[in-house]
Amino acid sequence: MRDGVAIKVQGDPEHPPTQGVLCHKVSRYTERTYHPERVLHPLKRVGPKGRGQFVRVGWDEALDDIAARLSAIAARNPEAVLPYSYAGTMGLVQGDGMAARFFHRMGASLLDRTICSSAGGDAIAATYGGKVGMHVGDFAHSRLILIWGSNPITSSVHFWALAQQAKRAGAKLICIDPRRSETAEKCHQHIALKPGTDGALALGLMHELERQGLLDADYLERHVDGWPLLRERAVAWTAERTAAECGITADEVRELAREWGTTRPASIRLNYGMQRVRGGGNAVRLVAMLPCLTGAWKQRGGGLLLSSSGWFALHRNTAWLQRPDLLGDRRPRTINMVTIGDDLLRESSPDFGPKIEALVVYNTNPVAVAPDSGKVVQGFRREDLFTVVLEHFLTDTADHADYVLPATTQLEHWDVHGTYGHTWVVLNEPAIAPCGEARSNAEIFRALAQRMGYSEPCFADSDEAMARGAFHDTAVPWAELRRRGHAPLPLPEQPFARGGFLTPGGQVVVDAPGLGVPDYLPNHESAQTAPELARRYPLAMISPPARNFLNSTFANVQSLQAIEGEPLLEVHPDDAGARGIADGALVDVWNDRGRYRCRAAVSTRARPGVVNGLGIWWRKQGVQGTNVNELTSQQLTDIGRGPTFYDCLVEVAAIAE
Ligand SMILES: Nc1nc2c(c(=O)[nH]1)N[C@H]1C(S)=C(S)[C@@H](COP(=O)(O)OP(=O)(O)OC[C@H]3O[C@@H](n4cnc5c(=O)[nH]c(N)nc54)[C@H](O)[C@@H]3O)O[C@H]1N2
Ligand SMILES: Nc1nc2c(c(=O)[nH]1)N[C@H]1C(S)=C(S)[C@@H](COP(=O)(O)OP(=O)(O)OC[C@H]3O[C@@H](n4cnc5c(=O)[nH]c(N)nc54)[C@H](O)[C@@H]3O)O[C@H]1N2
Ligand SMILES: [Mo]
Repeated sequence: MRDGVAIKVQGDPEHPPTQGVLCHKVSRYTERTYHPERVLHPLKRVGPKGRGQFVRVGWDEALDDIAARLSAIAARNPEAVLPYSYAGTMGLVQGDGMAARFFHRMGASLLDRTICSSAGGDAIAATYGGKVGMHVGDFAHSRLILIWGSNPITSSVHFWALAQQAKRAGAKLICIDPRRSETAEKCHQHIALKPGTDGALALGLMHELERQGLLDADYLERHVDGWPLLRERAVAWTAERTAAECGITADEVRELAREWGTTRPASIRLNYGMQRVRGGGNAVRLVAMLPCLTGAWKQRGGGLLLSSSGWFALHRNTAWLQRPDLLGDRRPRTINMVTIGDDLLRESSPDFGPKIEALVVYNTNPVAVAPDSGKVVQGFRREDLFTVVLEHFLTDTADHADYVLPATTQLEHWDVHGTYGHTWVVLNEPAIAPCGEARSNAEIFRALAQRMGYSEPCFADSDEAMARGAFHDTAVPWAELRRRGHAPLPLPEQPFARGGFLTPGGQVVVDAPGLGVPDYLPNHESAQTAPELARRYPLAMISPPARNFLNSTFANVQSLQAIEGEPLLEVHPDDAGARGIADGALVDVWNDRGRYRCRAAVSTRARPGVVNGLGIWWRKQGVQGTNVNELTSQQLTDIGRGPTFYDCLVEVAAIAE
């Protein structure tokens, strides 16, 4: 700080899980906060929807009008109002704290927040009883780490530091990823399977573990319920069949099983990249069995981590933060955020309920990040839809708003956070006064509540009071958060060394209620399930995040944009050669849903038959005003009603410039 201005954002060296290491994009947070294009005043639309033409208005005018419009719709049917939010900030106050209270009080439609992790999250919860796993710090003790569907150099740097520590102590790192990511090239081995075949690989490993006599019979007997049912499935998955399905070699399968079964301690850093396909939930359930089959949990540095968020849920004050009791006996419908494209275009019907008449968007940029954006854009362009967007910038989504309300950044507001993999609660104190006329999300919903006559005392809670109450003080003392900025959750060491999973019976569950025994499910869009489609669109496309962006956040920060260059599609030299595509050529990528133009990077980062469209650029930064989500589909995952961004067939052709 200097004279009330933030000059640098850096990590705290005394924060145990990160030790002061900050990822590159967030180190540019001041550049983003003081960006010349930041929205600093309320804006009201004057041009056609989507054009981004606005005039400045005062807060009172904007809030009075918004409250009146929402009140009128809610008086007819509150479910015609849909709140839509996700990852901008996932803080407990500025995420779904005051906003949740507000929409619960209204009786608005509920939102199924599925766009990221629900397939894997629900799958791991069905297996272990919660979104829990080994403690991230213990990876430093591993002798073998499988980095599975995860690119930690990009998306989880604090875990990568621990993997490096393990590597220096002699551990082997194996990356399982269709793309030769930044991480894959730094591991000892890279297994480049086809997208969506992880479930088959897990079954093949089970087959080999048994065949090679590497199961831990004692751990299985005591702590796993239903292994014989799964064993019956695995019998059919010989190394040869597995290899053919995954597009790898049988030796890779056999050798991976041998190493997994003989190295101690052995761990898996599973991440969400592998569950964005039709069978993503089943695949997570299958992979989650691997450390149970070999008793890997018994050693410190052994086990699996997909998510630590279940540990936070044990100590969070969610009912107080979000006040679902304000619904009374109303049971509003739930809209899945993944299918917002279709749902905005639906009329009222007995099945669907009322047509969506108002959309209040905060912490998310759905026009850029939701699948099948052709439909999403069509929905957002509806002249009879009233849209309010709380934002820092005129994103693709804000361009479609009737009102854009300027929100504070994390430098300007109070919050408290769970985390992406570790188990320390983190405090977010404001460092600077709000820029321009920006207000925090919570402050905006508080002001709207007042105008709509919501007089319950909870609408008077300050942002700081909400941060203070977010966790039970006995577990996460506020005084410690204020003093140090962070506080560890009180958790057992090596939680599952002697079983004690969070399931009702304390055992790992194979045959889960309502889900059955997990199995491999090929992609929605694959030669097995859609042969005619696969003939027309022979390439599978995945679209993981670019290293210097956070989903679509930071895509407009110049220093980061300069590093990423422009939207790219990585194409393997064989696929490029067959289509006459030169490195750097402009290409069209298309399928039945849409068409997207960008530049080709001919590179062995792509495996044959798979193209990588790194994201998530804003649509308006694209050559023709589209991005990769023009191509992705609204089909859902097997478990968790999640998106299938990486289950997407396309064709690519060079175009004349
Ligand atoms: N093709 C493809 N699509 C994907 C993915 C993919 O891998 N491929 N990834 C998916 C995943 S994992 C996710 S999580 C989603 C994420 O998608 P989103 O939830 O939309 O996340 P962002 O794109 O980061 O956009 C967040 C927006 O919130 C704003 N924001 C940040 N902080 C605040 C705040 O305090 N207040 C307000 N009002 N606004 C704020 C930012 O300016 C930004 O515009 O995208 C999904 N979409
Ligand atoms: N820099 C940066 N960091 C981020 C984000 C960001 O956008 N940028 N986003 C944040 C968010 S919201 C999330 S959810 C996480 C996402 O981070 P991760 O959970 O790590 O997920 P992704 O980055 O989508 O994918 C990880 C890897 O999975 C690979 N993959 C794709 N399909 C498959 C498959 O079928 N099988 C296997 N085995 N691998 C596959 C991709 O090629 C990619 O290298 O990162 C968070 N961190
Ligand atoms: Mo995410």
